[in-house]
Amino acid sequence: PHPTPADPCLDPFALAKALSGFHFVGGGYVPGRNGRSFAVVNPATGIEVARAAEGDADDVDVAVQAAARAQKEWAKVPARKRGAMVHACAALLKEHQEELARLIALETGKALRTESRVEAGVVADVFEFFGGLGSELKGESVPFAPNVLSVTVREPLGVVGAIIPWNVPMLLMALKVAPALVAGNTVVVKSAEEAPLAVLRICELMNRILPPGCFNMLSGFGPECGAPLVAHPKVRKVTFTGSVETGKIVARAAAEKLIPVTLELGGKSPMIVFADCDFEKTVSGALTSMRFTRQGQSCTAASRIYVERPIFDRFVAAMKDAVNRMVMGDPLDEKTDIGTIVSEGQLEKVRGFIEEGTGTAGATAHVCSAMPTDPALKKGLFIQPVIFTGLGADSRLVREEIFGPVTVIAPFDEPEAVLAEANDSEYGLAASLWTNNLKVGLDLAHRLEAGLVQINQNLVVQANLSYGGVKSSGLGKEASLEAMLEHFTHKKTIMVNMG
Ligand code: TXE
Repeated sequence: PHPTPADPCLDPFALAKALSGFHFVGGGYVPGRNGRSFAVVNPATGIEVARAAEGDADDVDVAVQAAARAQKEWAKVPARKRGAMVHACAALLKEHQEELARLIALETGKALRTESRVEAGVVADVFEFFGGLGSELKGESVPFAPNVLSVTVREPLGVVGAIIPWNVPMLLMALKVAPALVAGNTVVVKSAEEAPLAVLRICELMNRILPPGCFNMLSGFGPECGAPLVAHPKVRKVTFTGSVETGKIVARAAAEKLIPVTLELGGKSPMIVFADCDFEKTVSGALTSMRFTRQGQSCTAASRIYVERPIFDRFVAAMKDAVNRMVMGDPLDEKTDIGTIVSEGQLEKVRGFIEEGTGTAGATAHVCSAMPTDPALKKGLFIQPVIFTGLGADSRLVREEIFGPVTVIAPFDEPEAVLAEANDSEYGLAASLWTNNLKVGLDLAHRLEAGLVQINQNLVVQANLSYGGVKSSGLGKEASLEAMLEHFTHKKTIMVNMG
């Protein structure tokens, strides 16, 4: 059944209800086989807006079998045609951008104007970019012997299992699904338990263009639904975004089957600000990169900001001022800059860090912005952004990923010292440098241990630029042609002896 009350449907509450209880398997919405479901809650009010089907190993098996059947036919479709179909999905996603933005705002609490609409737009871009790459799935002719023709060809891996988190579910799904499909694989996605709806809606849109079974999605919990997906014998590749801890579990399970795995894990991204920077631009860059508008729930969030001592006080004051001007409120309200935290569990985690920081001797917690006053939001998972100063390098707030609206600002005197501090981390996802001295900037950019270093800007995912971390931040890359070729195909060598 087509579960949308209207198309596009701009009432996210009606759409959430209509999507209740379904997975998407074999080209249509199907109820969970065990009949169990769990609540999807609007984090701005605490009110249940939908039920999500609670997938288990049975559902996984049905979905993977459907994907495996579809893959045999999909791989025969010429690569450029596959690309053209993925490209056509982009146009449909653009038509539904507002619908998807409202739905994702409802389930994640991300403000519609500052975050959700942006995510819904970028998703279409990702499909558009990868859709254009069909003809790049080509091999080489390799000299071997005079009468032997030896060539390489790129072949799909088979069924891809994709496990996604809740912070930017549509974008992270797109970065996995679009290249996997263009490369001739089919996909089973396991959505995040906190945000299953918008990605579920996308399935039906894509299914209007793609053959049934190419793209399947299950909702459910990690151990009950994610783990059997990784373990399923017909899943030949796993791509995962989430925590370091779960990433290691997924990698171990993939290793048991000797299948490739791509991991996009957390971060503790340093931002290094020199006194000669363009001050206003840098403050605005810090706001963007800290992602206060997403309550800091971003893996690349600039959660450690090192500022050269002469401008330290001025920088902290400017940051406080800017965050204080941000409006916290109903994510669906156009006036809102900052929405809610995604779930109670995440809120508790963030509060724990804030309490620890506040109780640390010598530290100052600068609490910014104001809690919403609307009584309808009194049960909402709102939290005021906090800027900490005076914390030492060994504080847990400086070392661990908080994934909340909390950043730590510390002064520095010497480039070498700040480089050592920035690199003294388990993580290595992103970093940024703010200076007009490009000699210093480029030197440090080369020596920072991170997958992505930006100088004087902080824009993150671009579909055509390789993205991914080093150290505990991940394994392998997403986005870019290279990621599609390396992570979603294998290179077969074919030799013909014509002697
Ligand atoms: O992550 P999990 P959670 C970080 C962030 C956050 C913390 C915990 O610091 O506070 O992780 O978030 C599925 N086998 N990031 O608990 O557990 C799970 O159902 C297979 C950073 O949400 O990693 C969900 O779909 N799958 C990150 C997905 O894994 C399993 C974004 C992510 O959940 C599984 C999110 C299992 N055994 C959180 N257990 C980033 N890199 O941006 C769970 N899952």
